[in-house]
Amino acid sequence: MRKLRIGVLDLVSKGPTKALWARFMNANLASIMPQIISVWCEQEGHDVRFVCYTGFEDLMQELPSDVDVLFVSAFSQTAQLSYALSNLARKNGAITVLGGPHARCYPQDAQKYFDYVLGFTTKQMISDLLTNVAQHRPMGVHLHSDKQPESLPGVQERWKYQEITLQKAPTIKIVPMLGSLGCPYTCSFCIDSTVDYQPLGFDQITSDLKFLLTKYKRPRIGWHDPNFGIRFDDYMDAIEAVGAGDRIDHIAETSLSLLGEPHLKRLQANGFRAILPGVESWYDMGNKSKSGKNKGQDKVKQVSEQVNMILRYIPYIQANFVLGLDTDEGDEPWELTKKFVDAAPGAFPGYSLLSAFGQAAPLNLEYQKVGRVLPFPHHFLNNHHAMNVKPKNYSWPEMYDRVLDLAKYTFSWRAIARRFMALKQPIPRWMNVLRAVSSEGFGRIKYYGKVREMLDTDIPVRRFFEGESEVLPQFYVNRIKKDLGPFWDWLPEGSIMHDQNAYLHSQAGSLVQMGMGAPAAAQA
Ligand code: B12
Ligand code: SF4
Repeated sequence: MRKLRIGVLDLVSKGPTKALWARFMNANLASIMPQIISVWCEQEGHDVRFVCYTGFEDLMQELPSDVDVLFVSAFSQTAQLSYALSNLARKNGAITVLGGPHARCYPQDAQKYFDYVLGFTTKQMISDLLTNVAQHRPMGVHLHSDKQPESLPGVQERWKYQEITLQKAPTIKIVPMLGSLGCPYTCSFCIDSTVDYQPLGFDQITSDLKFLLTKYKRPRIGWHDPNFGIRFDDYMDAIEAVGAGDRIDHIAETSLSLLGEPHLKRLQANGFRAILPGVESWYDMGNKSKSGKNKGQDKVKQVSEQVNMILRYIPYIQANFVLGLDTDEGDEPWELTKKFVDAAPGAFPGYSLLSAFGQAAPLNLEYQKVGRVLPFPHHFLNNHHAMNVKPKNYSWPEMYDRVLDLAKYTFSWRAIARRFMALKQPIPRWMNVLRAVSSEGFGRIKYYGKVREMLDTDIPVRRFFEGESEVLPQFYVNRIKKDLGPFWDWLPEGSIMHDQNAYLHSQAGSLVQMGMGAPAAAQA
C-alpha cells in the first residue's frame, strides 16, 4: 500500500483565543481518540503529523498543507471550525475525515463537508479506509461500526502524542485515561444510555499508571469514562496493584450512587482528588443519584448530606445539573437548587442548559417529533451558549430569568465566600474562586443577561427563539465570525445552519446508506 501523509487534528478550541483559563486548561481537555487514530495510522505504515489545537497555535502554519488525508476530531462546538478546515484542506488536495462527538451526533450535516464521517471506529475500519481512500463529494460517506471497539491502545502506545499535547499545559498537566465505554444506566437524555457498558483491560490500567510514574513525579489522571467506577472493585484493584499509594492524583466523573462511605475511603486512599457526579434534576434520574423515590426537598436534603460527607474524603466536588428538563415546572426546582447551594456550600455546581445533540440520545427524537428543537448553529451547542430545546413549562423570558437568577445566586460573593470557607485545601478553594470570577461564573451571568435582554428588545432574536424564523440573528453571526477569526473566510456556504430534525428525517428512511455497519439511526 502507498505510504500516505496523514494529518490528525484534535480541535479543543473554537478558534484563536487569548483567555487565561484556556491557556492553563485547554491542553488538559484533549481527546484520547485522535491520539489513537494517530497510533493506528502509524501502525499501518503511514507518516503522521498530529496537532492538538488549543487556540494558541497558528493553525494556518501548523496544519500540514501537503497531507493526503486529514482526520479531524470535533465536538459540536468546533463543528464550524472543522468545516472551514476541511474546506481549506480539500482545496490543498487532501481527503478529509471527521470523527468525535459531532460526527456521532450530526453525521448527515457533516457528510456535506467531509469525505468521510466516522461514528464508532475500530482499527480495521481505519485500515480499510486508508487502503481504499477516495474523494466522496458532494456527499461524504458515513462509516460506523455496530458497537464500540473491544480494546484501545493505552497511554504507553499513544505517549508521543500525549506528551506533545501536555507540553502545551504550563502548570497543571492532566493525562486522560479510559477504563470503560458505555454505561449500564439509561438516562434518556444521554448519548451513552443505549451503549452497553464494557470495561477495557484492567491490566492495561495498572501498566499505564506504572508507566506514568516513570514520566511524572506525581501524575494527574483525568478519567474519560462516561461513568467511572461501575466495576468499582476491579478499578481499585487495578490502581492498588501499581503500589503507588496516593502518589497519583485522579479526577473522575461518576454517579452519586457509587459514592457510599466504604467506596470513598478506598478512593481517598488511592489519591482521588476530584469527583464530578451528576445530580441532574430534583425530580428525575433517581437511579443515578441513588435517591430512589426521593424527590424535591427530600432529595435536596439527601444529596447535600451525601455531598458534605464526600467532601470529608475527596477535596473537590463538582455536582452537575441539567437546567430546563421537562420535569421542571414553576419556581420550585430553582429554589431547591439554591437550597442545595446553601446546604452543600463546598460543592461547585456545574449547570448545563438542556441541549439535544442531534441523534445522540433517544429523547432527542421525541423533541424533534414535536418540533421543539431550534436550529442554533452547532458552534453554540456546548450546554451554555444556547439552549436548543424549547422548554416545556417555561416561556423563554421565564427560563432565562430563572437561569440568570440561579447563576447570580451561585456566583454571588456570599456564595463564593461560603464555598471558599467550606473547603480546607488551598488548590480546591482557589480553583472555585477562579471558576466563579472567570467566564464560567461571572462570564455566564453577563452572557445570560445579554440573551435575556435581547429576548425583550431584539425582535429577530425573539422570533428565532420562538421558532417563528430560521434566519440566524446578527448577534450569533457576529459571534461565530469573531470566534473563527481567519477561518471564517473558509466556511463553506450554508454551513452555519443545519437541519435540526435530521435525526427524525433519517428515521423516515431518507438517509441513503453508503457505508458499512448498521443504519445510522441504529447508532443513536
Ligand atoms: C469524557 C468526556 C469529557 C471530558 C473529556 C473530553 C474529551 N476531549 O474527550 C471533559 C470533562 C473534558 C469533557 C468536556 C466537554 N464535554 Co464532554 N464528554 C465526555 C464523555 C463522558 C465521554 C467521551 C469519551 O471520551 N468517550 C470515549 C470514546 C473512546 O468514545 P466515543 O467518544 O464514543 O468515541 C468513539 C467514536 O465517536 C469515535 N471517535 C471519537 N473521536 C474520534 C476522533 C476521530 C478523528 C475519529 C476518526 C473517530 C473518533 O471512535 C470512538 C470509538 O468508537 C461524553 C459522553 C459520552 N458518554 O460519550 C461527553 C460529551 C462528549 N461531552 C460533551 C460536551 C458538550 C462537552 C463540553 C462542551 C462541555 C462544556 N461545556 O464544557 C466540553 C468540551 C471539551 C472539549 N475538549 O472540547 C457532549 C458532546 C456533544 C457534542 N455533539 O458536542 C457529550 C457527548 C456529552 C453530552 N452532553 O451528551 N467531556
Ligand atoms: S449515568 Fe451518566 S453516563 Fe450513564 S446514562 Fe446516565 S448520564 Fe449517561
